[in-house]
Amino acid sequence: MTETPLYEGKAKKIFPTGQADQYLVVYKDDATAFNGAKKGQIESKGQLNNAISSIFFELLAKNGIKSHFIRQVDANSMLVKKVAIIPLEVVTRNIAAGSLSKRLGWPEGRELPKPIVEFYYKDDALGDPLINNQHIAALGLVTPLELEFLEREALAINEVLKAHLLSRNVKLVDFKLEFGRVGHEILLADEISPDTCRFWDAQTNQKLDKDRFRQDLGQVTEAYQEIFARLTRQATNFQAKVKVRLKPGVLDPQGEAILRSLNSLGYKSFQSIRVGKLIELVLSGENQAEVESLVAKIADELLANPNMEKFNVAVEPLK
Ligand code: ADP
Ligand code: AIR
Ligand code: ASP
Repeated sequence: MTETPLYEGKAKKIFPTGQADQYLVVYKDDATAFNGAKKGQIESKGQLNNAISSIFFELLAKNGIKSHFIRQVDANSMLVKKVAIIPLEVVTRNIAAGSLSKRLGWPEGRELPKPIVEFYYKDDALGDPLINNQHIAALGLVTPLELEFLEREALAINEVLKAHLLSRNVKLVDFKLEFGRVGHEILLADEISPDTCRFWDAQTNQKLDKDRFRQDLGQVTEAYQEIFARLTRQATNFQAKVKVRLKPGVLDPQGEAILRSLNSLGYKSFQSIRVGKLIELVLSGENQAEVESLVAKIADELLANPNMEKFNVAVEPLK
């Protein structure tokens, strides 16, 4: 690797490598917003965005989405396939926020009836304006078929990221993607991080992304760290046993029937029989206490009839 970058952008530097078709991308702590009008530093952002982007590119690869990502090299850098970036910012939205809220007058947080894909012309001098398919055709950026591909790919990526993040208690509000050409292929490129996505806590809607920097909300590094922590938290498999029993005093016709049969077969020593059920579940979770409370909740809601039955829950790591 030489020490002079081929390109230095607002958030990353691009270096050549020994391989003509590969770049080293180095993520910086520098942050800008509003087309560079606001500048600052977010401590540890470079390494957090590098790690978070690596996780997302790997997750997408497992789900059949091809990208420029080859591998993470060290804390701040990743090796990628060199592409010719298509100057389009492909933004996908699930929930109204940011410029969509402004444009449509929709309050931040309103769920969209279905995901919306938008295209912005990636041109700093113009301030990355929103453009439509006809502008894209006039500019000759992609063919109509390629545009359809970008839209489909963005929606597919949205589904993978949305589901994964939700399992980590994060709402994917919106995000920006960039794509590039290599040979006849179009690959997902650039980064997927709190710089380029809006992430909200699924319960509280707390912002866990660059909006904390844009809006001077404080705790910026902490928000990026929280996203990294949620993505890397190891889930373990647990076995839970739920025993459901009739409450004392509730009539048990099944138990009574067994008792009568036993008596008629000559087994006279049985005094009382009450029938319950044992439900065994295997599930993943972060720790025993969390799994116990989740299983107790679903036992109460679903497995037992709270009017007539009581239950107890036993959880242990799956062997
Ligand atoms: P900006 O250029 O908007 O300031 P960055 O600081 O993130 O943004 O710089 C990274 C630059 O590298 C971006 O312009 C991005 O389009 C480009 N890029 C991302 N991935 C690749 C790739 N695989 N090959 C070539 N260029 C890339
Ligand atoms: N984005 C757009 N240009 C640069 C970036 N990072 C991302 C924002 C947000 C989404 O695209 O981070 O996640 C939509 O941005 P906006 O400002 O159009 O609402
Ligand atoms: N457009 C990007 C953002 O607001 C970066 C910038 O405006 O400088 O996230």
